[in-house]
Amino acid sequence: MNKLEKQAIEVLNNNWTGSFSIPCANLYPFQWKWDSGFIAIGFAHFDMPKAEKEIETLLDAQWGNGFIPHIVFHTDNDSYFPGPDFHRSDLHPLASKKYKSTGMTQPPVTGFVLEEMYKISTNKEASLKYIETVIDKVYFNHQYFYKNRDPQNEGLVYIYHNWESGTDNSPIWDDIWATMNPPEYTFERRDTTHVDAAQRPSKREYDHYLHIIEIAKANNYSDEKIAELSPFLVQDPLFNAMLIKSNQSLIALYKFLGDNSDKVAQLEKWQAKSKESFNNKLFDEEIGAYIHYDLRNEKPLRYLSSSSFSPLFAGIPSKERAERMVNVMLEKFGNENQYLCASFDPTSDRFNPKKYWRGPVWINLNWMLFNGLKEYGYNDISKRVKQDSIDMIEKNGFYEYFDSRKEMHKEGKAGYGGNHFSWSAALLIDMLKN
Ligand code: 2M8
Repeated sequence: MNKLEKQAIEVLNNNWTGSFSIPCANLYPFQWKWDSGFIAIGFAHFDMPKAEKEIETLLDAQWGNGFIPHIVFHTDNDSYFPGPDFHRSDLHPLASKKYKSTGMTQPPVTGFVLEEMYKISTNKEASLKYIETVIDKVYFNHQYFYKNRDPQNEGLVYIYHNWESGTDNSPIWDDIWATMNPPEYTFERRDTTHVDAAQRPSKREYDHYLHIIEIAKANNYSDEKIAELSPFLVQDPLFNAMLIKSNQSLIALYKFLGDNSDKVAQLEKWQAKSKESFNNKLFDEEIGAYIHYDLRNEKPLRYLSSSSFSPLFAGIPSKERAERMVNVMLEKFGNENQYLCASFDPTSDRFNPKKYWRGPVWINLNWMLFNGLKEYGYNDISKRVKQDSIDMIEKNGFYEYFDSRKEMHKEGKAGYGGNHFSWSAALLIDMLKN
C-alpha cells in the first residue's frame, strides 16, 4: 500500500464517529448527505462495515415523505452555523422525530454509491443482502423528488437553495442574488473562525442563504409553497445528473435482487423522460456544454462550471456532445498551466481560484470526471484528472479544495478550506484502486 493511501485511510478513520463520518473536524461537525455517499465509497475499499453503517445512519434520518436532509445534526455542537435551532426541521409535519436536521437536501448520490459499494465488495452475496435492507429507502427518496420537485412534469427536479446544489457560492448564483434584496441579518458565523474568510462566502451572500430558509420555514417547509414562493428555484445539471446516475444504479441493483419489476419499470420511465429533457433543455449549443436553468425567472444561466461536465458521469450526452464538451473543457480549464478541473470557468471575470466554489478544484467533481471520461473512452484525459488530483493532494495534503493554477503549488500552500477532509481522502483511495 502506498503512503498516500495509508494517510487517506487515517483521515477517514479519524473522521469516523462510530456510526457516521464528519466531513472534517470543527468546520463541519455533523453528517452531510452527499459527503456520506463519497465517504462510503472510500471505506468500502478497506472497511465495508463502516461503509454500510455510514449509509444506514444517513437513511435512518429519512422523513416520512421520502425526503433525506442535507445535514443530520446527530450531536449538539455549536462550532457550526446555522445549526438545528435555525433550521427547525420539526416545522415539517413529516420530518424525522428521531433526528434534528435541515429542511433542504443535497445531490442524490446514494443510489450510485450503493452500486459502487457492490462493485468494490469481495463478498457479493453479503453485499446484496445489505443492499436489500436499504434500497427501498433510496427508491422512496427518488419518488419524493419526482413527486414534489418537478412542478412542470418535465423529468427535471429543482433545488430551492444553493446549499442543495453542494456548489454553495458558485458565481452562477450571483444572477439569482441580483433578483433578491434580503434583510441584513445579525448572526455569528463560525466557518470563518476555522478557515480564512477570503476562502469562504461573504456575509452578504449568507444573508441571501438565510433569507431563503426563512421563507421556507415560514411555510413549514411545504414543497408546494416553496415551489410557489422561493426566490431560488433552479434545475441544476449536477443535481439532476446525480439523480439520473442513481436511477441507473437502482435499476441494475433491483435486477440483481429480482422480484422488483414494478419499481424497475417506474425507474425506467423516470429515466427516459429525465434524460430526454436534460438533453433538450440543459445543453447549450453555443457554449458546448450543459448549464443551469433558473425556473423561478424562466431563463437559462449561461455559465460554464465543473457541473457542466458532470453529465459525462451519468452517460447523458451523445458521443458527439461528449466530444464537444471535452474540447471545451480542455480549452478553457485544461491548458498546461492548469490542474483539472476548476469548479468555475477560469476565463470568466467571476472566477476566483481561492474562493470555495468560485474556482478551486474539488476532488468529488474530479472523481466524477475521471469516471465519466473513462466511460466515454477518453482514457488519457481521465488519467490526467486522476494524476492531477493525486499531485494536488501529495503536494498540499487532504484539503477541501485546491488552487487550479499549477504555479501556486510550489510551496505546498495551495490547498484551501478544511484539512483532513473526508471525501478528498475517500475518493483518492477509489481513484488509486482504479
Ligand atoms: C459545504 O457546504 C456547507 C453547507 O452545506 C457549508 O459551507 O457550511 C459544501 O462544500 C457542500 O457541498 C458540502 O457537502 C459541505 C460539507 O463538506 O460543505
